[in-house]
Order: sequence, then structure tokens, then C-alpha cells
Amino acid sequence: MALYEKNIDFEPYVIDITKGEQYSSWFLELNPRGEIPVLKVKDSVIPDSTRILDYLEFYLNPDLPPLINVTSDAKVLSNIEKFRDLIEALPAGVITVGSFIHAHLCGRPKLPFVLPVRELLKSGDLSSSQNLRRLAEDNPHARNVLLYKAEIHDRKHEILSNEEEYLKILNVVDQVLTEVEKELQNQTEGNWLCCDKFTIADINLAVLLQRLWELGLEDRFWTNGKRSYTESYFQRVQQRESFKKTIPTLPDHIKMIITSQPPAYVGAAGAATFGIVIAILCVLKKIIH
Ligand SMILES: N[C@@H](CCC(=O)N[C@@H](CS)C(=O)NCC(=O)O)C(=O)O
Repeated sequence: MALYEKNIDFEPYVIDITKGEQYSSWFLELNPRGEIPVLKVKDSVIPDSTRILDYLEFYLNPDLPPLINVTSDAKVLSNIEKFRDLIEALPAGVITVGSFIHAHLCGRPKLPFVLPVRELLKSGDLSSSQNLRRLAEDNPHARNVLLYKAEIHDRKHEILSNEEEYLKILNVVDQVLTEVEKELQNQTEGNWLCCDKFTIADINLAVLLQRLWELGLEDRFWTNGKRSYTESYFQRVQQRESFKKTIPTLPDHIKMIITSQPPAYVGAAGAATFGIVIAILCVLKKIIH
């Protein structure tokens, strides 16, 4: 979204984490942690979304539209930084996988988090620390980082599989969104989070709200009058070009879901569709004759 906001020409490359593509050796060469996103600029490789956002702002080309240095007002700048830090610190992965385990705490999940994808991500998560330890042995240059990640992963898994611990995380999200709602209410002019300009804090908030909505958590956090400023903010940001270009569309989701299924399922689904088409043709033929 930041790349689109800054009008930077780039070539997107999609990594299918439901297939574990982030742990293929070519990707581990780029990022030994096996995490997306990664930005490659000529021979430089920049992993981690926080570092990528800083790189785009401070190292790429100072003439591009700013997302951080949008004003000389120090108070506004520190507010942008405050909201950026608050939102970036939320553990998006734990919130996501935990919502599959404690489905009764959430409403209706939306694409891409429909059942087969949830199951794939959940089973991937359960086996992941074993996989990470095996991968560490197969990829000596990434060994330490992967072993460390396996340890963190085990701790994260303990938290997200315990309902009480998971609720504590949802409560932190609640506190952050209370701050967001207050800030939006304080903004008398302008539509955005900390000032009248669209900033990095807005990118963080837009992406957070989209993820919570995809997980079916909007009723818990903002709809039905719970946080009306946040609700209208989300509607507004969804209209923004950079948001529309960033969030995958229905055809993207369908393609991802089909290719993430084991080949036997895809074959069976294809055969069933073919069967239905033939049956319809037969019925039509009978009617016509
Ligand atoms: N702090 C990192 C977190 C990156 C992260 O956890 N990415 C997830 C996808 S949103 C990932 O790569 N998961 C696959 C894995 O860790 O195996 C960032 O914001 O870039």
C-alpha cells in the first residue's frame, strides 16, 4: 500500500505461505527468517514491513510523496509515530491463527480465511516448529535464525491455544482501537488518523481493520455503534485507490484457494464440475427435442 501511495513502480511477487513457499531455499537466501514481506531493490534486500516502510521513506528517493515526514509540526509527527508503534506492535499472526482455534469468539470469517484455508494455516502452524528445526539443519546459513524462530513459535502457540491468553491479546487490540476512536473523534478536519494527510499510521490502521474484518472480528470491535468513527473510517479507506490495489480481489482468492488444495481435491472438483456441465447439456437436449 505504501508503494502505491508513493507511486513507486514495482513488480509484486506472491509467496504462497499455505504451501510453505516462504521456506524454499531461494526465499531463505533472501530472508533467513522465512517471512514475508521482503523488498528487493537492485542488490539490496530489505525484510520486515517496519524496515521496508522506513526504507521507502528515508532511503529510496526523498522527492516521493511522504508518509512519515508529512509536516513540520513535532506534535503531529509524534502522534503519527505513537499510532504507528501501537498498531505495528499488535501480533497479527497470533490474532489470525488464534481466531481459527477460538472460532466462537469471532463472527463470520471472510475470504481468504474460509474453511480450507483456515485448516491449512492451522495445521501448518501446529507442525511449524518441527518443520523449522528440520529446515534449520538443511539450511546452515539460516540455522540460528530458524532455531530461534522455532522457540518463539512454540511460545506463541502456547498463547494462542489458551483461550484466556488469547482473550488478553484481543483486549490489547480493544485498548488500541479505543485510542484510535478517540483520535478519530478529535480530528475535526480531515479524514485521516493523526492529521488531514494520509500517513503511515493510516496504512497501519487500514491493514489492521481489513485483517480484523476478514477474521470476522468487526462486530466485536466496531460495528453496530461500538466505534462509529472507526466504522466510517474503514468505509472511507476502502475507497482509496492504494487500498483497492493492495487488497486481493475475489479472482485472486479463488486462484489461491484452488492452487493451495491437494491435487486430488482439485481433480475431484474438476471432474464434478465437468459432470454437472454434461448433465445440464443432456437435460437441455431432452427439453429441446
Ligand atoms: N514483523 C514482520 C512479521 C512478518 C510475518 O510474520 N509475516 C507472516 C505473514 S503476514 C509470515 O511470513 N508468515 C509465515 C511464517 O512465518 O512462516 C513484518 O511485519 O514484516
